[in-house]
Amino acid sequence: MLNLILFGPPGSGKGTQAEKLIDKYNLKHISTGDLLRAEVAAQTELGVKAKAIMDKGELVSDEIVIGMIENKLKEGKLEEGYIFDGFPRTVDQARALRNLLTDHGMEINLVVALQVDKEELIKRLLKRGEESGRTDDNLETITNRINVYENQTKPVTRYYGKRKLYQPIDGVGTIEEIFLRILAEIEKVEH
Ligand code: B4P
Repeated sequence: MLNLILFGPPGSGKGTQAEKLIDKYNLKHISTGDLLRAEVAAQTELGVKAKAIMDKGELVSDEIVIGMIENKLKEGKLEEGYIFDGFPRTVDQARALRNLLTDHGMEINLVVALQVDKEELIKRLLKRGEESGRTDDNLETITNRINVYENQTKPVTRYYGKRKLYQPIDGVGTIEEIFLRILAEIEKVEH
């Protein structure tokens, strides 16, 4: 069984690489960003609240995203493990994930942290904004998302560093090159 976290700043390629990894390893993809966008699209009460927060580039409350993860894990595991994409984004989320996985007799095997400089992140997200119309991919919101990452999410790197699970990976290059770098690290861990 392989349980993987894809970690990195907004625009670092988490969602992009997750798509390739789920095919290769038959993993269940859990993206809190996608789950939240589904709530927004369905115009649920949660979605309406979440949209306002996401459009500012802030983090949705730990309570909400942890609850979403809990529900996903309850669906049971038909696949050979999970990819957590964009979660955890705070140390409290990381602690909650550990407890939830323990309850299900599982643990994280590896945290893949994609390293991309700020200029490249902004370039990628502005391009996606033009192509997809995602309302949080505008310069003001992108800048805030990167600041929020630095202040609230980066401390999560120490949490996993202490547990020897944290693996930085150069996230600049072609999508295929980065995928191969990730595969090389996955092959090194027991799963
Ligand atoms: P997310 O949906 O997680 O969005 P993201 O961080 O921007 O990354 P994403 O995975 O979509 O993009 P990727 O890097 O693959 O979060 C959105 C919002 O939801 C957050 O701001 C927050 O408000 C909320 N949220 C989500 N999770 C939360 C949590 N746990 N707690 C609280 N709030 C939460 O790709 C970006 C672009 O780069 C794409 O266009 C892609 O094509 C391109 N790209 C990828 N790899 C490339 C490469 N190698 N070269 C060139 N371009 C590349």
